[in-house]
Amino acid sequence: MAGRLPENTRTVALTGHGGSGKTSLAEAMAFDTGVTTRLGKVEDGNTLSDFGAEEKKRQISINTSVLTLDHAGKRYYILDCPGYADFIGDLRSAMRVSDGTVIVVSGVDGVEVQTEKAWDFAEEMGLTVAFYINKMDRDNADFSRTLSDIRRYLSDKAVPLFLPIGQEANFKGVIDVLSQKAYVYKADGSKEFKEEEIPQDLAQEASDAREELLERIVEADDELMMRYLDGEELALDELLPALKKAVKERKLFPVLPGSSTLNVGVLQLLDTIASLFPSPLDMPPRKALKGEEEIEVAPDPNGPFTALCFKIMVDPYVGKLSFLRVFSGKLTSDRPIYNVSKGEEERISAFKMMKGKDGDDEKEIIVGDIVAIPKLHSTAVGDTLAEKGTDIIFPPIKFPKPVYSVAVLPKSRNDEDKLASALSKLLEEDPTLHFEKNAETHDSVLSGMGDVHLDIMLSRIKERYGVDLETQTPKVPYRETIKKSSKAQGKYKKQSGGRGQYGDVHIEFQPLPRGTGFEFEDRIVGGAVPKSYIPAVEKGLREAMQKGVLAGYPTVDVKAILFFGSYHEVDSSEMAFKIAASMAFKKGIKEASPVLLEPIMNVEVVVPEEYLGDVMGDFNSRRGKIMGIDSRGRLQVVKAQVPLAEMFRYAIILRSMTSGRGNFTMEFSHYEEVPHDIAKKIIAQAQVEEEEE
Ligand SMILES: Nc1nc2c(ncn2[C@@H]2O[C@H](COP(=O)(O)OP(=O)(O)OP(=O)(O)O)[C@@H](O)[C@H]2O)c(=O)[nH]1
Ligand SMILES: [Mg+2]
Repeated sequence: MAGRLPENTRTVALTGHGGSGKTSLAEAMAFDTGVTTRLGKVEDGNTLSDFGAEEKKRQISINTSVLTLDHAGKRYYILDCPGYADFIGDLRSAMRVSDGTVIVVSGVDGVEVQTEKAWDFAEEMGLTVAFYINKMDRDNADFSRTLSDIRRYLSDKAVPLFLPIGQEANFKGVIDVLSQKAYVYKADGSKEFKEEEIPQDLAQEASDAREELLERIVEADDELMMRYLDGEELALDELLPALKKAVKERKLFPVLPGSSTLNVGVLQLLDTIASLFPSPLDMPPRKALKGEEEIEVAPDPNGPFTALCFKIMVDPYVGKLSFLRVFSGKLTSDRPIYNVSKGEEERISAFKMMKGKDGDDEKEIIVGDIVAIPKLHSTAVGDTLAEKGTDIIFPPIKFPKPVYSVAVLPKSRNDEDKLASALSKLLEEDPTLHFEKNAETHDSVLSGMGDVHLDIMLSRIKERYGVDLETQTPKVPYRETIKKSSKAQGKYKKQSGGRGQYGDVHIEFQPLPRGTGFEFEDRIVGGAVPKSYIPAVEKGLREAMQKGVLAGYPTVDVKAILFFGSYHEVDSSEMAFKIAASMAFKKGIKEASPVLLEPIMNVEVVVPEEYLGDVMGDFNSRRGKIMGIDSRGRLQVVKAQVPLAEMFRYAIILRSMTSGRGNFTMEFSHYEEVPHDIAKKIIAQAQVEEEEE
């Protein structure tokens, strides 16, 4: 479309619980606007937005897909977000670049966990919201029950703009509450419908709903309110701007019924988005940094070109696609583009307006647009792109921290290099995926948002990059320390024929406070150990500490004082003193009440009240200490300290314990002594492993 006007753009995220019907809705929207000529089905694996192999296999959305639709003079960017909790990173980034969201709620299941999540994010980001009550054709679908659910759990400002005509098998169409018109569909997947009189049995309900809607609209406009109270009949063209204002100011959240798979009510939803959702020009200026200075970037089509990268997709055939949202200005594809966050120039090969997997090329992009650019090399998720010379950076997208980890090992040793390059690509694509080589345990640890997330990453590594990985529970980076002081002599002497070896040290070992590490003190007087050998003594100790005396874990929080020793004019050497020091270490530490230390994590769990007891009881069984409980709105926040060893499967356990309603974060706090009986097992295990080696 040449010369598109940004006031005609609507950028909308479809959000909601897994399986509520977002992808089916996006498909119906694409069909109704002529982008596709066949209404695909999630079950048949032929929808526009669930095009990935894993998506087809699992029949869930894993990635946000963008559908660019042109309809009745409007340009819609529909961002079909995944609903499954493991892919919440994609949900956040899509909402960050949308101007409004349609929260899809199943008319059968009502408000669910991820419905609440989408609502919370929309509140946090101040987005316009409409609720689409889907699956109205299914057994047990109930519009008014779902509406009360929404009002009770999310917002009492949810107001129907449309009512269903019939429900379950009798669901046939929708009633426009404001204009009091009925639209009766063929309900066969086609978009055919007829305008009809409101059925007799729904007339009262429809007029009550209109009354309620009018009251809510005039609340947003004092002048209309006066006239309404005076009993004046208000015209539609007066009500619409007031309604639009109320929706924009989040004083009213429109509710619409529908069935995505039967394609009922979808056109009304598109029209509602067109008439009530903000255009990019209606959006408030966005906060940004210009150098050190905080500024605001207005959504001005004539301002400087700025855009945010919110997603990267790597397709084995097409290669890398970077998805941008334009926040101000415009740009033609023959101009250079500049990655301000990285300070690097990028080359534009094409602007692709996506329709699922593929897209159509356009020459110009303008404020409000969602565009994919192939083969940008340095651009990562969260980077700001602009025209060269515009030194503006938008705040990065906030992603949740990973909660679930596995240790990975290539089944074939030769795949180490391939794995490294596969990981670097995957990490670029998915900011909720983390990888770390643990320096203490030597584990390669892959972390993400849950077991399904990591499963999908592992199969991607296998299918895309041909690396087969074995997984294990990550090892705990235990450490060792001492509880009392000791003194020990280490004497290394070999004097039989030729040049001998001689080193002799007396060392005192003292415990240090937690987290201090290692200290070495030289208290030699009178040259009992010559100055030149003292660094060798320290080095010998540091090396010996790497493999503790109990179970081979690093020894920490120990002070070693070298206070006496002896040497031999000819036979002493640095090597001999190093060995003597390590002998003193082994003897001395064993006599200083050595103990095992384990990492303790600060864990914060957020759950609805009804799960509080279960969560606390579970922490008891994990050797956890409850540090405090606060309430946050309708939720309870439990703070606890729990050993890392007890936390590896917690993401999965918490999810099943709370039917997915609980969330947690975890970070390292400190090291603490392992209880005696558990330490005994760890030490025995280490001895077995030592012997096997
Ligand atoms: N009967 C009926 N089934 C529906 C409707 N909408 C979706 N479904 C079915 O519900 C299932 C889930 O639909 P999706 O469109 O994949 O739901 P989603 O919200 O995209 O799911 P995720 O992306 O995994 O969060 C599929 O089997 C759909 O065919 C509807 O209006 N009526
Ligand atoms: Mg989906």
